[in-house]
Amino acid sequence: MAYVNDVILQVIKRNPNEPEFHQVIKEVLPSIEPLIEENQEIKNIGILERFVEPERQIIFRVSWVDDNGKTQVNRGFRIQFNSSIGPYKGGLRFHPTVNIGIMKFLAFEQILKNSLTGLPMGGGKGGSDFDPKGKSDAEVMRFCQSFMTELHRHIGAELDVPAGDIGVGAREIGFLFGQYKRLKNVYEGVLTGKGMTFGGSFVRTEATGYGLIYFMEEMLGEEKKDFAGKKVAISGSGNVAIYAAQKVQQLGGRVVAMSDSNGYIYNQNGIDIEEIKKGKEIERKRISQCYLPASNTKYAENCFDIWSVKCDIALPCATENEIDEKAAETLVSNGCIAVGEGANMPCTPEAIEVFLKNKVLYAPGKAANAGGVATSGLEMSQNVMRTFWTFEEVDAKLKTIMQNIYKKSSEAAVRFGHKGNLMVGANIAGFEKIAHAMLAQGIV
Ligand code: NDP
Ligand code: 2IT
Repeated sequence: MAYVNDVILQVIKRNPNEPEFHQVIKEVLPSIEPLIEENQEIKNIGILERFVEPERQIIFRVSWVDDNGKTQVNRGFRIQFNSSIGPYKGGLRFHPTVNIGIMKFLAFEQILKNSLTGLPMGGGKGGSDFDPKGKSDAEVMRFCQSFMTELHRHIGAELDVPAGDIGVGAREIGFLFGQYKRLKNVYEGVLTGKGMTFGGSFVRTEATGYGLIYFMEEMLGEEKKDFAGKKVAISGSGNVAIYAAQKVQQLGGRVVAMSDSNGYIYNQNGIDIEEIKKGKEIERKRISQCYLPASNTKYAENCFDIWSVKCDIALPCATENEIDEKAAETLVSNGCIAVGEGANMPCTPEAIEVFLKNKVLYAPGKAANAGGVATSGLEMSQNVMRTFWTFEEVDAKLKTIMQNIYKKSSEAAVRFGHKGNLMVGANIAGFEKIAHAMLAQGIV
């Protein structure tokens, strides 16, 4: 369709050197074409042109002093991409690879993901090229305080509510919240993923991993399959990976591989998840240091080779583009029946093609990993109501939300002639609500 192609070309021209942003635009826009054909208004009032341009982009200097007294300078970002259905909402990533293109791809994914949750949240993302790895708690605190000293002007409970992502967990959220409160002199739910003593929600820690498995249960269930007895390979060993692994085990599956950016561990008899959880969450160790070699688990360097481990189900939960065409082909030839994206955009377009062509069940990240932000939405509701829901209550709500996202995505795929293609279904179902809201609100 000429309109969609024109917008894609415009994005590439206007945002040079941002390959991840181009990648997400080239995936999403063609898949929502059928919806645009049905509703010419989208073209007439430039919905797509506005949809691909962030409402606001903030870039700032973050200066801080390390433990040796040396001044360090990092770059901070916040992309406020789309607020048509609610205040901007999305995580903060602290990782040396962070740049404007990665921030924009993540914020763009977040618009559609948040829409799919059914909760009133717009799309945003932020972060810094700061690397928390190897830093002392005091250094991380000083960095977070400096980062928030600028960011606090741009966020608020009714305006923009950040949370965690890679490199930002409970410790960082605590430091960021403390500095926001000090600067603004208000106690409000400006961040999610907060500690339980200061406005956090039960299940937020587990939510992305658990939600991914709830979504996968729906997808597998459609084919009368489940996790019982299945061998599952999970990349990463961070927040998403650990709780996906825990839920797989609860459902009778066997986690046969996990990784970090240095390498992966594998054992066809199953990995001791509690050992990994303790080593990673509490002791902040490398994965090579947190398994017991006596248990027959092996370690290998090169994290991307994890996909050569024989498995029935693959759950990429580390980072973008970690499964390429070759890795996808290896998974298929090893008999993998389903792939669920816990990470954002972990499969390259070529890898997705391989899965679809070989009838491997494929759960796209913006639908399958939406449980994290959905539970963030539930945390915001509890903060406003000044109440707490029990673990069981939040978990039940999360499960219902994931079931609804599956239903919405698979129904939209059927409605537009792509039965079984959840990528197309999720893009259409997510975009529909945004398009309606943008239409109703005029050209802004
Ligand atoms: P964490 O920081 O807790 O864990 C990240 C894990 O992925 C670590 O094991 C890390 O290894 C590994 N990793 C990170 N970058 C790379 C890389 N370039 N190559 C190889 N391995 C890498 O982050 P999360 O678990 O929170 O996030 C994981 C993914 O899930 C991301 O794509 C994130 O955007 C997505 N996500 C997160 C949500 C959340 O609520 N936290 C919600 C939805 C999606 P190492 O320690 O060696 O760096
Ligand atoms: O990618 C994601 O959805 C997240 N990092 C969670 C965002 C949030 O606001 O909870």
